[in-house]
Amino acid sequence: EVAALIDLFEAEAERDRSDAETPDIGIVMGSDSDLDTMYGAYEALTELGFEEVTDYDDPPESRFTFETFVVSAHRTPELMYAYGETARDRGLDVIIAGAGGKSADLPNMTASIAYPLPVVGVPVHEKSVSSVIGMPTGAPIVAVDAGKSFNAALSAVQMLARGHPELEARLEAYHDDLQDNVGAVSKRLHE
Ligand code: RP5
Repeated sequence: EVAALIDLFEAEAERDRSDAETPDIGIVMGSDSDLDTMYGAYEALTELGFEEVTDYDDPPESRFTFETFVVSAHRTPELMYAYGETARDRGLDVIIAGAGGKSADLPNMTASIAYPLPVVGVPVHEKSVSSVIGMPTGAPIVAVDAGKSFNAALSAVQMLARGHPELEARLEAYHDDLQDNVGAVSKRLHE
């Protein structure tokens, strides 16, 4: 299974495809036990109109897409390396990487391997924060607070949005909705 995924990443990196046909954002996580926490990223991206790529020969209709993989820094280091190394050639613009436990190394290692592609790290647990953000000078990572995968996805879309005005408009509409909701709650309190 791991070898098949490495073959897939390498084959996709070789393919000559337009930006519209390749996934824009990659979500990776260290274990399937991270899925519940990382689900927030899926929710945010789908709310902003992204669709998930599941069949690389038949990409979804939506212009903006993402992909999701479990990639363990410790159990499948070769897979982590292949994912990070082929990410740019496969057309990805940003990676969201989540890991938990005390050795949450997938985000920081992916950031180093995929550099200069930006990586938004998600510490799955409070105790994972320092291993996600503790990078040496010259090896950057962007990160959110523990468990905040929804915000990680918003940050990833912000990174894409300067080059895509329609994404900027979707982010603005999302923010307007948040403001309306806050306003509505305050109004109810004073009724
Ligand atoms: C980390 O270890 C994973 O990201 C996960 O949060 C944690 C525990 O993994 P499992 O033992 O549940 O697979 O690498």
